[in-house]
Amino acid sequence: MAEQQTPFKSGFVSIVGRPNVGKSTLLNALIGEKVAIVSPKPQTTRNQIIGIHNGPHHQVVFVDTPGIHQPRTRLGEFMDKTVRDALTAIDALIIIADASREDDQEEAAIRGLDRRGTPTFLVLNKIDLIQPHTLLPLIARYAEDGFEAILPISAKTGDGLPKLMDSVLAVLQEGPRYYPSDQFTPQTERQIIAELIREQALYLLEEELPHGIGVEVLEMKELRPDLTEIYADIYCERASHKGMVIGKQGSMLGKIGSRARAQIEALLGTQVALKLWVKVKPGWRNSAMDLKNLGYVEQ
Ligand SMILES: Nc1nc2c(ncn2[C@@H]2O[C@H](COP(=O)(O)OP(=O)(O)OP(=O)(O)O)[C@@H](O)[C@H]2O)c(=O)[nH]1
Ligand SMILES: [Mg+2]
Repeated sequence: MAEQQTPFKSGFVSIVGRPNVGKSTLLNALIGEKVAIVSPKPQTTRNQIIGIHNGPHHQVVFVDTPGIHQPRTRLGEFMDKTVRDALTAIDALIIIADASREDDQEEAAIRGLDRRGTPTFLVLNKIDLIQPHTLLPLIARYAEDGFEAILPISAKTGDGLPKLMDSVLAVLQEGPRYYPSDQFTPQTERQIIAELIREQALYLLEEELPHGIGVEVLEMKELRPDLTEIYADIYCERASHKGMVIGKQGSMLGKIGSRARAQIEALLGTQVALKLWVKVKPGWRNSAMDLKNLGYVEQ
């Protein structure tokens, strides 16, 4: 009987912050599943990624976003708009700062966000990398900014996450279940697979090159119940980049493929034959048509 009296709480909670602060790592840690790709390179996340936290009396829909930066391409503008959209029609907001690094633009980016009166938590991430006493001045700097709470966490070790989750639940209101209770993301298998391939490109390729990489899954065929064949194109912006993505005698493409395959096999629960093809698409980051084909369109 007690169960019927407990109100069901739900809400949308966006996660925003500068590039590389650990937004996607936090999303995955909160959901307990790999929903978003993560990499040491800034601007890993390009579109809104939803992760759903289901409990007997709640459903929290977390929305991961691209890092706040100055857009220089049409893709960058799409990413910027994704962040702004994630500030509307939400029930709570998590702003993340990286407590372990100096970022001149971080404070301005945090203060520049239009919070629209949404209950907002400031989360200071990566505390596993710092001496505890360095937190105090950081907390003091934001003390007057009207945050619901300022919470130190480590998305990597999980430190502080139960408290963050409790704090978010405390500000959510009674509401409906937006998604089925067994679903942890509305992303399609194809979207997740394209991201897992791009994630390996981000890890393995140098410097600026990964920013010009796009991945499109063209076809998925179930050859046998225990074997899936997947065809995907990797786009890059220049012929010289194509050579680097393929590598000497295909060594780089082989590495990207085998590392992505291991993750895709874990996702699908079958063996995977992954067929990757590298294509040059000059300036795709500024082409409305190419952006649409790669799924960088408004939902
Ligand atoms: N030591 C440590 N590293 C972390 C922590 N959280 C994230 N990282 C690392 O920080 C890097 C960036 O993490 P992401 O989760 O991709 O960051 P993001 O904010 O989503 O980045 P963008 O999508 O590029 O904006 C990765 O190398 C993570 O492993 C943390 O709590 N501690
Ligand atoms: Mg991210």
